[in-house]
Amino acid sequence: MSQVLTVEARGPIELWTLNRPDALNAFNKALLLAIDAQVDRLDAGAEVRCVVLTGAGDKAFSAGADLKERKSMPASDVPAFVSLIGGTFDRIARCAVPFVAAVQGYAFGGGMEIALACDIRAVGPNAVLGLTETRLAIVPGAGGTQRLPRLVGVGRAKELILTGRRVRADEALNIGLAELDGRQEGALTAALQCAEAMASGGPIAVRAARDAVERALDLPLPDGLVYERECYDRTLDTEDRLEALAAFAEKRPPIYKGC
Ligand code: CO8
Repeated sequence: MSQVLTVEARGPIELWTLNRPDALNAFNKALLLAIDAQVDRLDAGAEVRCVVLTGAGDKAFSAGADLKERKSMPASDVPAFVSLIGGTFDRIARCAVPFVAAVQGYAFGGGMEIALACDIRAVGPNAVLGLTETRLAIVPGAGGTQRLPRLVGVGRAKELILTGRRVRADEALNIGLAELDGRQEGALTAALQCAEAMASGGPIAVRAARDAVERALDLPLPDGLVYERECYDRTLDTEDRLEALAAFAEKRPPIYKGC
């Protein structure tokens, strides 16, 4: 049986591919548990600087929760499944390592919600994204109602969620649902370029800066500025900070070790 999630190391970056192309990379339990296991590995300190998440095939990034598995699921198992999918996506959002989603083709329901849980989203020419859940008589239950308004604003999020309307790459870029334009070179190329740029920065600084930005939404500005200082201080005693200064003086690229 092929692996439902493939993981490929590309130097300091990992490429994770949702690998159920016959089901348009829909999330069944096995796929969610496979993602959890990989997040466990990263959180345990694996030396990875960025993960690019994509889907196998050109047709879909992911068509969301596996509706066939869901149909045969006893009602008593549904709450646990909803907790699993939401929990898995939330673990990506809180993972020690930043994630970039490379969205090609369809990203519907949970497929869009996992992209929302990533730090940055790239869209390819055929990307179509939608929180389609209300059309299936359910609520976007894997973070969509909370993360979409934070990206595109409350009014636009309500319009998209309450209608289930699908958005193509151009509009996703225009409304701030996607940040990286892969309409020419493809979502994966755009995502990998971004990941490489992130991986070439100071690893402790990249993580600390990400943490500081994440907190911006939860804290009043004065408290946020205090937290930013805490994040800055994490870089003070690092060898990488000294390496940056030495490399600048010696007119050469820095070699960061993440310490
Ligand atoms: N689950 C399982 N299998 C799927 C899914 C899915 N979500 N989507 C597509 N497939 C399968 C199809 O059944 C088909 O397989 P088969 O040939 O064996 O029948 C194969 O993938 C190809 O799909 P189609 O033939 O349908 O391809 P089309 O090009 O005609 O259509 C679409 C593609 C438009 C993507 C269409 O398949 C579709 O609408 N899929 C459903 C998309 C959707 O609404 N997803 C949201 C699901 S709900 C969700 O994600 C909620 C998550 C958060 C809440 C947590 C609670 C569960």
